Amino acid sequence: MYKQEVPLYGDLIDIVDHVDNNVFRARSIRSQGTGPSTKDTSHKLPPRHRVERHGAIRLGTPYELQTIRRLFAVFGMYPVGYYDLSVVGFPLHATAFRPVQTEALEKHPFRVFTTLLRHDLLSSEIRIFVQKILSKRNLFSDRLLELVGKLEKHHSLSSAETDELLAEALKIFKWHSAATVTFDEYQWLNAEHAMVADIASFPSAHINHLTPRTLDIDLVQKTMVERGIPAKERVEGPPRQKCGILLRQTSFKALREPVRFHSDEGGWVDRTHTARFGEIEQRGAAVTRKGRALYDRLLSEAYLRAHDSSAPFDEVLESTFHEYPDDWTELRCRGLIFVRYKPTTNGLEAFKHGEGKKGQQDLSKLLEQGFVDYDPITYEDFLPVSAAGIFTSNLKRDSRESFMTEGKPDRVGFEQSLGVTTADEFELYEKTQNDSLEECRRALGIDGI
Ligand code: OOG
Ligand code: NI
Repeated sequence: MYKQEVPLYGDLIDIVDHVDNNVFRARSIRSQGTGPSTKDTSHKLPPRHRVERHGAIRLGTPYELQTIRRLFAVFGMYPVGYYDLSVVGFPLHATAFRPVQTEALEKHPFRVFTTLLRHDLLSSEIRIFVQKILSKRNLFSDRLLELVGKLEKHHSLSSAETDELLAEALKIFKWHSAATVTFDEYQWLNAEHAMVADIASFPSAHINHLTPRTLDIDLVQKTMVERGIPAKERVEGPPRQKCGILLRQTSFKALREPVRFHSDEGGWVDRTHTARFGEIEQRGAAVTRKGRALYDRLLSEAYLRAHDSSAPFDEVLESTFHEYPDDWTELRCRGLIFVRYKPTTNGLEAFKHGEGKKGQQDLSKLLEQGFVDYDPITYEDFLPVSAAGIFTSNLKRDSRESFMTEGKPDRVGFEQSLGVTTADEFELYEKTQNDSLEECRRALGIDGI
């Protein structure tokens, strides 16, 4: 649907395919003959390759957020994390709906970044107007609510009902080129904040971007520029590293699209609206709270340094991040990333033949002996600052976040609107790491690690 609505997104997908095929081919050639080292899995395409992406929607009321929560839950997607967008002056806060179980993520890790308009941050006249128009909006058809209710109760639908569920659900995210307000009203909302106009002027919660994952984001960025696609100036997130962390992303700028607005005389006027874009991401390892703190510190240091320097921001960023380890062993040993441990064939052999002691074992010894190995856990979430950067650059404002403020987070208020609490992403990664240790313990038949 999005590809049909935004053909440039289809072009982006083609570039990602092209780049990933080349990267894959180059890696296969490189690994031939030498044989891959234990941690070098780069010759293999990630199993989630090509299906993986995230999208984003923006909602106007607690009712809409609660209902979306129910809908996403039947698809196995749950709210993870809280994102405060008021730090960049946006009257919004958000969560990411995504699978949380390892097996579910492996099957399909689709995520939807979902923002909610904060009525408490709007000026009073705008708030009254927005509440009036949003109270008349109905994103969800009766049939959709019926089917979601049925699923919640009975946990299954017939295949005809499933098709219907998908068709009804798609309507929520569809683009509408006819606004529900007059152009004057739109401009008034826009003057309060572009996000207010984008959320409150339309009858649907249109997808505002979709984001496939790529193996080489810098190459995609370069190709976009070469093909004349209006790409953003730079890739957001950490700089390119051998051992990538969190995520890096870039996009093509939002398109100016034709929209019809009600006119005061009762007819229509043709104007435009700018909101939808296409994005690409490259994902790295999930960092611990300690790893995140180091990332946050280096990023703000880079902003400060760039402010006083004439060097391009990417150069400043790269040199500032030299302090971030770029080696899996060091990242793990210093407790900066989460990893999934796995018993090796040697380990399983050794313990089976009674060579290994069955009591309590030391993790670093098991690793040293080659009885246990590990893979970094992929980061499944979003970056608050990066999210803000994506927002701002699409509004043609200064993408260096020079107008970042203290922010007014209201996690409790958000969770009240949502109807449930949001999961803590660090706890989820930690659980995956602990579960993997427990699996090693069981597989090796030892008392503890
Ligand atoms: C969401 C922006 C957040 C990302 O990739 O950081 C996001 C929005 O524009 O509504 O998707
Ligand atoms: Ni995004």
